[in-house]
Amino acid sequence: MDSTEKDAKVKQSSRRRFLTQGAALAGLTAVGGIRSARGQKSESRVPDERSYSSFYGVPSHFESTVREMAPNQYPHMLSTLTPQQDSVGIITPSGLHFLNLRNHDAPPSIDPQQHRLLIHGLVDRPLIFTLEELKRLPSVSRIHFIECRGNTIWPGGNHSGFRTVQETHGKASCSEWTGVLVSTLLREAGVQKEGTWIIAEGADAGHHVKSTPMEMAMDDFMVAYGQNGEAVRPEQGYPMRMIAPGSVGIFNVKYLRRIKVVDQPYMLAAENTYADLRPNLQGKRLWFNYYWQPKSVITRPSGGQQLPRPGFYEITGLAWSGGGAIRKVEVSTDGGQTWKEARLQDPVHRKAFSRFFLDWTWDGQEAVLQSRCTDEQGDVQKSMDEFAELWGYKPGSIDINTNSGAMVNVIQPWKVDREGRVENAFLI
Ligand SMILES: Nc1nc2c(c(=O)[nH]1)N[C@H]1C(S)=C(S)[C@@H](COP(=O)(O)O)O[C@H]1N2
Ligand SMILES: [Mo]
Repeated sequence: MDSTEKDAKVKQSSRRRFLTQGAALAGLTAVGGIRSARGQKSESRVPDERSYSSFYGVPSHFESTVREMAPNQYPHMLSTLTPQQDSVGIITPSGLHFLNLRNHDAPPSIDPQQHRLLIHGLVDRPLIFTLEELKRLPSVSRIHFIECRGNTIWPGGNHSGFRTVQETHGKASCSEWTGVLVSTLLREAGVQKEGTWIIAEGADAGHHVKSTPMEMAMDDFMVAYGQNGEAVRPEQGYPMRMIAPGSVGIFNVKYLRRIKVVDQPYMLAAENTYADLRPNLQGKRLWFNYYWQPKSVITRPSGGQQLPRPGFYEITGLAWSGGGAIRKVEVSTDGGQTWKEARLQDPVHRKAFSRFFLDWTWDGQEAVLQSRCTDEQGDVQKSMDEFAELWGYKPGSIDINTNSGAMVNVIQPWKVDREGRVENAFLI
């Protein structure tokens, strides 16, 4: 027997010994009283089925990242914020997707057996679907962000409560949505010549509605019943919702129960609160905002975090645009004097979060970190001053309040001080 053979023999016999011992142990536990009906399972390894809670898993109890209430909470609204500072990759876990509910204090509980989706108005064949019927139609799965119009707004010039990236950018999230394209549904119903708009309506107590141009709806809107591989969460519109890729949050009507094809926008009362008043509109309101402009933010390091010591850090963040795919993200570590092109996570999805990275060595001196993105249309994210100029605000002013400013996509600076503390540079 040469040494390899011997080795193999030893391994074999020790394996056999292990197996026999294993069997003996299993026998012992059986005598000791196994409670599980499945027999040969030791309690220490497989918990009792009646008490084991992880048949649907939750994160490790060492993890503490959660949604937070929004600092700009309005009396009639419920909003919670996504903890962007802890995000990795581009998908927001369903349990951390931000929530915006108007006119209601809790997400409604809707029985999918009772729920119906009605498609009517200027159509040849009005249709009505149960969830099960909708699931029989050809489906798509696509990664898209949803962002509330109120994301990154300092209400009434009150800046307190906007320290962290969760507070400044937490009203945006990104999921993989599964459902049926609105174009599929409307072709099935047969839109009449005069049908140029749709009104989408939700089944929640607030009866959220949104008038939407037909071209937008026919382009890539979908009625989604799936979110990140499972049913849409109650907070996000269970059992079905509109997904309006790249557009303002309000187009994404949750608990969707009706699509009415009409010949004009209805300007319904519920839509009015979203008409923007901006300084250079001279008292007139902007009723319709459609798509988000390019926007990005560094999520790490970001406001409220602490760099333990000088040295290497990977700067990372998220970029997105209603204009399509993100083409380029640049990062500055010197307050915007010089910019370096960041690396983008591959593949880049249209109207979805894109993750970017830049290697950085912190020398222990003060630094201001910020990111700027460009989308496939060539549109570039604006600085606060450029944004102010565009909409007629006082230069240098950040008093973008809820009545005047909307769809803020300004470059967000984070200041690192000599102690490694990171703060929202707009607040200093
Ligand atoms: N039915 C219904 N749909 C709704 C709303 C609502 O209050 N009710 N809020 C809208 C707003 S203002 C936003 S920003 C998005 C938020 O979607 P989310 O709560 O899934 O993040 O849903 C939109 N759709
Ligand atoms: Mo919103």
